[in-house]
Amino acid sequence: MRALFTVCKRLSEKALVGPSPTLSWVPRRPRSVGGIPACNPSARRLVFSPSSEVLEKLRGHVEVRENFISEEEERALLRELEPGLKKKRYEFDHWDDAIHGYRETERLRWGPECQAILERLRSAAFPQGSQQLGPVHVLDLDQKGYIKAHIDSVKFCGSTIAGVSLLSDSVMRLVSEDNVEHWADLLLLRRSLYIIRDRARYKFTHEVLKDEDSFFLGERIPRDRRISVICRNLPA
Ligand SMILES: O=C(O)CCC(=O)C(=O)O
Repeated sequence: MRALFTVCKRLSEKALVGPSPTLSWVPRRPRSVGGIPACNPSARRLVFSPSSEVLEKLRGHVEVRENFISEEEERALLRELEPGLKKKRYEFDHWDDAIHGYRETERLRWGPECQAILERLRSAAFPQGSQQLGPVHVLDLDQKGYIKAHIDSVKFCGSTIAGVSLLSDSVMRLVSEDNVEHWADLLLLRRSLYIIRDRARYKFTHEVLKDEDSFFLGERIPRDRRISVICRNLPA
């Protein structure tokens, strides 16, 4: 069977030569995009780009919500997921090398606690009544695993991808398809929710950085084993 992940993505060659993880400057007047209240200067910044033009393009198309689930909810998801995941081996040498060091599954039926979390996720991410992919995609990245720059296939996935991160913080990078110098980083803290939709989903590649490249605003973000629980809507 072809890997679920592989079916759903288009690898970007252009973005593979993307920006250096080292940030040399910070905008003088930092702008915020979804998930960072502009009126609360003490809120941790979760989306960064050195370009105000990129931030403007991504406004409303990218959201990161810290602490979207509680520690207890994270444990509930892991209790359901771990037994199935543990039966699989991490794959390190996938034929098209789009994703490295991972195992995955999809799940349609969940216990009541997890079902409630997923309903909350879906109502945060998708417009009411929008048609969604039933099975939830679960991606388990080994500590050494990473996801290369890609755009999810328009054949299988609609306008929105939303995921909760379990077990580890990580950095997701978005790179414009038109200009590799136009990029933004999202700080995906453990238990946070990210939503990438519309322009961010179609016009930017996304990737999850490997541990040694994992920096946000110059700060090291150690990457451990990370599980993401990802919901998508269907193409219109
Ligand atoms: O692990 C993640 O949160 C990102 C997964 C991803 O890139 C995808 O499913 O297209």
